[in-house]
Amino acid sequence: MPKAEKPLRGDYSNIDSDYTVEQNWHAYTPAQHALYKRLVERQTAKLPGFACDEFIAHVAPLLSEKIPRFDAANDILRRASGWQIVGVPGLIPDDAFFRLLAERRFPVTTWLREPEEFDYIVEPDVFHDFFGHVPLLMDPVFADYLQEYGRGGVKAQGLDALGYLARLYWYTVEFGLIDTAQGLRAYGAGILSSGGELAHSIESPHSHRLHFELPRIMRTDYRIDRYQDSYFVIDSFDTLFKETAQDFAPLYEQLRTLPSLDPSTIYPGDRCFRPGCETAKGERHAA
Ligand code: HBI
Ligand code: FE
Repeated sequence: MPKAEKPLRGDYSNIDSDYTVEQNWHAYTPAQHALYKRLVERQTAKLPGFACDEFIAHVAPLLSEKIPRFDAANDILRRASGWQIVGVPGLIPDDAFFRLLAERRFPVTTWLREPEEFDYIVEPDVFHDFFGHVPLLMDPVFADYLQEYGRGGVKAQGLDALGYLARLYWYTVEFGLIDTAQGLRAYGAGILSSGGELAHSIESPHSHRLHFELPRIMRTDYRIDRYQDSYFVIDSFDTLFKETAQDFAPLYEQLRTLPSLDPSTIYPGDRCFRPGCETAKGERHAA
């Protein structure tokens, strides 16, 4: 999830040195559990035809009538992929965030949005983080990608290259699409936890869908407060893992000499997918 421009929500007064906090599950009210249940019911009804198969398969055992207990989810996660989720009060500094991912610990915000934020929220709350992110931590290949990403982030700190990695995270883990024989499907948590963006990301003619290309993604800006102008499409989680399990230092040097790209523009060489297209491959955009 993105950096918040305004003061952060959540209680940062009793964080551990790694920014983690207890979930304090008994503090949630019946009204909050009811709101969480409504969010889950609304979102699960929207998944077929838009969410990738891996997400649909892995979200099922994690679904609950109430706000999930992180310790119960950890029993399931540990067996599936060795990942654990840890409570955080909300957005945490990049270095703390990357370190947690590198340790196979995923930060899940402990607070829940207000009822009036039912349809849209900018900062990550427990519904975005748990419903949107946790299911794919059960997928062995994606789980390895995320840890690799965390390790890359720890290295990027020293290379002043966090912006490039933040864009990679944004256009994959948060807003990524995957190409399947049945057409384009969402795997990004920001899409999967959003009432309106799930269908938008696949079908809207007002957004672009471009084939995954690492330098192109790392140069492309993004907006945190609206639906995405561009989505990037991978062929498989294997490809995503292979593309990113490399040393990015030479690529960062090359990118530093190039200007950022505007997310609402299609550039020569971009490989585009038509909205909602059933074809399995994009067409290269004429120069
Ligand atoms: N903190 N809790 C939390 N969740 C995130 O998704 C998150 C974060 N801090 C930084 C961050 N994401 C992004 O800047 C990453 O791209 C690093
Ligand atoms: Fe997120």
